[in-house]
Amino acid sequence: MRIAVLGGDGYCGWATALYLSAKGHSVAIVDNFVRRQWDYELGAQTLTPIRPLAQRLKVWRKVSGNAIELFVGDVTEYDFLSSTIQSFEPEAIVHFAEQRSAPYSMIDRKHAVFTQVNNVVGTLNLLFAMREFQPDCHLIKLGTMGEYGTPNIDIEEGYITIEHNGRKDVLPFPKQPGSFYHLSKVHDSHNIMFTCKIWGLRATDLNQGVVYGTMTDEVALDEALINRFDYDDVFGTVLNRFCVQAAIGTPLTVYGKGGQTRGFLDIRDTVRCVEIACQNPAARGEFRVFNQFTEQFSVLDLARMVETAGDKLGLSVQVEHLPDPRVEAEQHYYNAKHSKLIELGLKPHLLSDSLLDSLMNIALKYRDRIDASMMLPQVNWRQPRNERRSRTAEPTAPALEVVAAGKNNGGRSVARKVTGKVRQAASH
Ligand code: NAD
Ligand code: USQ
Repeated sequence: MRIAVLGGDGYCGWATALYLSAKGHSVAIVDNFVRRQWDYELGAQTLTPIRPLAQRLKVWRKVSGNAIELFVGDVTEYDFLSSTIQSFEPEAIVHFAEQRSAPYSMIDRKHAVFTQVNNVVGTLNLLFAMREFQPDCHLIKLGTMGEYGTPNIDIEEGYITIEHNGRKDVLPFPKQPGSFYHLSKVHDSHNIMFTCKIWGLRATDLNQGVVYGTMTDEVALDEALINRFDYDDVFGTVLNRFCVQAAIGTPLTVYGKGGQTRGFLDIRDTVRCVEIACQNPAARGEFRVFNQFTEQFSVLDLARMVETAGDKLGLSVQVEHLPDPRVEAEQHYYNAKHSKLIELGLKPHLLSDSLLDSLMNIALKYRDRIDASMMLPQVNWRQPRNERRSRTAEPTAPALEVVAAGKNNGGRSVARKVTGKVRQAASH
């Protein structure tokens, strides 16, 4: 299958592109490298030393024999995106190319506007490009469990049957997102659902939980293929952060009471879920929603698990409760359904002691790269303006010019020059 992975230089996207390529699909990555710029903006870096994408792709070709095509540009630029779709002619598009950090979207007005423009406009462009040039293509869009918030009822997979004043209907599950980022995902879902209805597009919204881990079979083949592992206060997610904190002996930063409960999954399951969605496309006109996580934990559950795993490695792990910088329920009911991907064949990798050990061993291996000043949260949801590195200069980024050359899996010769402008983060 010809599969375009938008955001293929990022955390989920890189692992997915390699996995799909290893399975024999013809894969193209579309990315503008803006994620790497956000690290520069925040003064942060991934725990793991990731290589430039061109180098990663060269090594992948060497170890696997498979070429992955590369299109460098910004999905919010319609000419770039539509010409990419016309040129690659994907049968499935996996869309990861968004600003995905809730704290980043809450820094100030500029970052909120940037997040929503980047995400909503990128997805809208994609819908128009699909309608115009590839209407039968299956869109696999990364949404988030955070679209639902934490209602005091069970969370269904996308839709709920409601009886009201004697009448009954199946309606989208109510959305109560908790950040401008999570709101952008809700806006995307509405736009996708609408275009499935009016144009007959086919789409699967993967409402993914928090992803942890960094190793997949393909990434493990060569150190130059290593994936990113974010631990800073803006892009680092909770379990990855706790493992890094344990490795350097700083207290685990539990926000508030720690009763915040979320769905979680191993990155090895992320890639498999995407494959399952590709293999089982939505019907024309169908907007399908899968809840993509395998287990639910509270923040305090995770802290206790890291504490226990740390003890075994001889680390002294402290747990600290900080005032919650976010506006969120610190103790609440949470029961989200997640059976559709299992029914289609997902065999989850559950969070076990051994995985936590290996996560902590990665943190220990790269301990010299850890910046301890990245642990305390600096973005407060209650403030409309936070000083989280928001005063950095904002030069206009130069246009990038990249030549992608090689042969893809199907033997089709690819020698393509792709240009695209990389927009500066938060330049709106
Ligand atoms: P990431 O930031 O590591 O990767 C996103 C990639 O998209 C980056 O390489 C970035 O350069 C690219 N990108 C962003 N905007 C772009 C644009 N306008 N044009 C071209 N490329 C652009 O993020 P991730 O953790 O891999 O997340 C991927 C997707 O999965 C996101 O949509 C996110 O909301 C969703 N998701 C992630 C998690 C998680 O725990 N990481 C959980 C649930 C959902
Ligand atoms: N938390 C802590 N301490 C920390 C970091 C986080 O207690 O040091 C808490 C947060 O307050 C929150 C929970 O842990 O209650 C999860 O936070 P997170 O930063 O791990 O994840 P979140 O902001 O929810 O976002 C991540 C991804 C996002 C994705 C989302 C899935 O960055 O792209 O959409 O997970 S979900 O949570 O299901 O919405």
